[in-house]
This record gives sequence, C-alpha cells and structure tokens, in this order.
Amino acid sequence: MIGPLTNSSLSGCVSFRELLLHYQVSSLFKYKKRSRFVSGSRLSQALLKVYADIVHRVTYLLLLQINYLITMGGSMIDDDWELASSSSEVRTVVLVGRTGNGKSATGNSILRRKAFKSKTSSSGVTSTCEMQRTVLKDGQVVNVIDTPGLFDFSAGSDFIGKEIVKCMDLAKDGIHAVLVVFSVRTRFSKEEEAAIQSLQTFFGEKISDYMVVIFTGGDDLEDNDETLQDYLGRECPEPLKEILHLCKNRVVLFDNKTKDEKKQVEQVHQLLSLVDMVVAENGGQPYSDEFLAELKQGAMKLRNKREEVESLKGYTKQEILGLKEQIYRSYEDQLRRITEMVELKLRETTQRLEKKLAEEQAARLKAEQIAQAAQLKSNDEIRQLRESLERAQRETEELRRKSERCTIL
Ligand SMILES: Nc1nc2c(ncn2[C@@H]2O[C@H](COP(=O)(O)OP(=O)(O)O)[C@@H](O)[C@H]2O)c(=O)[nH]1
Ligand SMILES: [Mg+2]
Repeated sequence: MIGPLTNSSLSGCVSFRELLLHYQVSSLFKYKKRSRFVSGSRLSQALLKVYADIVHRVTYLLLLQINYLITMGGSMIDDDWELASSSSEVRTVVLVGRTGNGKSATGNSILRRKAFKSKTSSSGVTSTCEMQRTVLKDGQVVNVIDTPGLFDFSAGSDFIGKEIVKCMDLAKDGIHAVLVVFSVRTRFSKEEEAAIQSLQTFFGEKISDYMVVIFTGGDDLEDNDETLQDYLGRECPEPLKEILHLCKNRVVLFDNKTKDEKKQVEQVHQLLSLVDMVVAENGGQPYSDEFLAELKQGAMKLRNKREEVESLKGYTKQEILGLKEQIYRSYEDQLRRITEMVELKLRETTQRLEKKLAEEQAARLKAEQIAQAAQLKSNDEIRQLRESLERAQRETEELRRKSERCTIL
C-alpha cells in the first residue's frame, strides 16, 4: 500500500484538479449548448460540434478517473490489475440501451444490491458510466458497467457509438459481454435500431460476438401469462429479429421487480451462463482496443516497479516511500499521455469525419449540378422539340391550305 503517499500526491496535483474542474465546468456549458440537429448543409457543422463535445467529454472522463486513482493513493490500480490477472473468473459486462429500458435496475439485479440509481429512486438516473463489482458464491468476480442513455441522442448513429468509448476506460481488462437492454414494456424503436448499427460501426462487426440481449419487464409478461417466446412471436419487428440473429439468439428475460429469491438467482444464472458461452466462443478473449491495452500495460509496469522497490534492501522506510512516490508520479504522467492520445485519436476521427462529410457534400453538390444541367438540357431539348413540332404543324397546315386552294382552282 502507498497510503502515506496520498497527501503528497494530492498536493502535487492541484493543477491537475484545476484542469479537471475546467473540463467539468466547460462540459456542463457544452452540454447545455448542444442543440438538436437537422440534415442539410448544417449537418457537417452539427456533427463536428457533436464530435468536439465527445472529445471533451471523454477527456473529462479520463481526467475524472485519473483523479479517482490519485485520491485512492494508487493502490486501486494495482489491486484491480492483480485481481484481473490472477483470476480467470473475472467477467466485465457493460449495460447499454435506451434510458428507461431498465439498465440500472438490471445491473442491480446482477449485483444483488441497489448499487446503481434507477429511475424510481429520488436521486435520479445514471448520468455517466459507472462500474460496480460483485463476487459470486463460486468466487467469480463480475464487474458491471452501467451507462447513461446511449440510445437517446438524436445526432446520428455514429455519434451514439462514440459515446460508448467512455465506459471502455473503466474496463481495463476488456469487455467480456455487451448486455443490450430492451424492455417488453416499450416498443422497439427506430432509434434503438440505429444505436445497434452504430455500436457495430464503432466497435466493428465483431462486437456482435459479445452481445447478449436482455428484455426487462418479465413481470409484465407474467401478468399476461406470456412467455418471452410468445412476446417475440407477436412483437418482433424485422430489425429486432436481425439483432437476435446476430447474437445467435442469446436472449434472457429479466424481472427486476421480483421479490422471489429463486427467480432472482435463476435469471442472473441464466444471464451469466450466456456470458460464459460468449467468453467460450471468443476463446476467452474479451473485447479490447488499443488504448485499453495501453492502460493495462501501464498498470502492469506500475506493479512491477512497486514490487522491485519493495524488495530493495538497505533503504530506510522514508527512502522507499520516496521511490514509490516517483514511480507513482511517472504512472500519472503516463495516464496523462494516454488521455492526450485519446484526445488526439478522437480529434483525428473528427478530422476524418470532417473530410468525409466535405467530400460527401462536394459529391452531392456535383450530383445536384449534373442533375440541374441535365434538367436544363432536357428542358432545352423539349423546347426545341416543341418548336419543331409546332413548326411542322404550321407547315402541314400551310400545305393543307395550299392544296385546298389548288383543288378549288
Ligand atoms: N415492472 C418493471 N419495471 C422495471 C423493470 N426493470 C426496470 N423497471 C423500471 O423501469 C424504470 C427505468 O429503469 P432504470 O433502471 O432506471 O432504466 P435505465 O434508464 O435503462 O437505467 C424504473 O422505474 C424501473 O423500476 C422490470 O423488470 N419490471
Ligand atoms: Mg440508468
């Protein structure tokens, strides 16, 4: 433990905290300023704004986590890593879905405690990604990440996928399963369809291999004497069918209201069996990406260095503490670098998007010009044809009149 370091670490991080505050305050302003966008020439500008907003928010989230790690004196990072590396039984699952579908309630059912704020609670809904952990009776550790309404944004499907990157920061060890939460109490919407598409766009097609569908509202079905199969038989639009097909029908029904302990255990058991299936089908490899890998590497380095220092002989306690402080500061620097890398990556994405949008806009403009020119040309041709026709009619008339005069004569 490097508990005694906490105070000195904190005092060394005043400027970092100011940075965090800056992001926190400006995030609030940015959020308030965001408006709903429409298509047309303002689309590219609007999307760029949205992406800038994401860059900002992801940075804020990373800073928030760094701040958390700092205030925890660093021990948290190491423990997390040791736990993850020593136990193959760790499962990290992420709940995604439209606000109100029951993500937080499902998270609480999995954890068997009220860890996440659900809508009915007076303290409101989930506003940012949050991770909670539970240890099952058999020793399996389950990390549950709850997310805010990633399906609620109306600024384009790509954007929704981008929001999800935030929670990846919480899942250093990779994501074992993405739990897509729907509710039998609300109709499957176009937005939900778009959100799944964006999930795939952002994470790549392989994300389907990690998806498990959860339907909440099992109590409602039970009240109507219906099973999930009955429900899907009458209420399964084509896009939902496709989603179920994509995730090989890994679907489970949850009743988050039940007080029946047997039912509570059984539904979580069913879900975790599906998660196990996902893990097995993916050869035990959780979903990961480049910056997740970087975070993991940093945590591993920190652990090794700390172990080295702890095994040093002939140093005073004070000297060991000093060395540990140095190591921790270098880890902080690394976290900052990763934050910068993420910012850069997202900025590059923004630029790529900007370029793509500009190209699309130029192509659209060109197509419009060609269509306009074609229209003008065809108008001109029609006019010429009409004139020729009229001329021909006049000439025919003239000839007819002449021939009539000839007949009379
Ligand atoms: N009847 C019933 N209500 C549920 C169920 N799951 C969630 N809810 C309710 O749905 C509302 C939204 O739940 P919440 O977990 O906040 O949704 P989130 O926005 O997706 O996190 C709350 O009022 C929950 O009590 C369920 O299985 N049955
Ligand atoms: Mg919630």
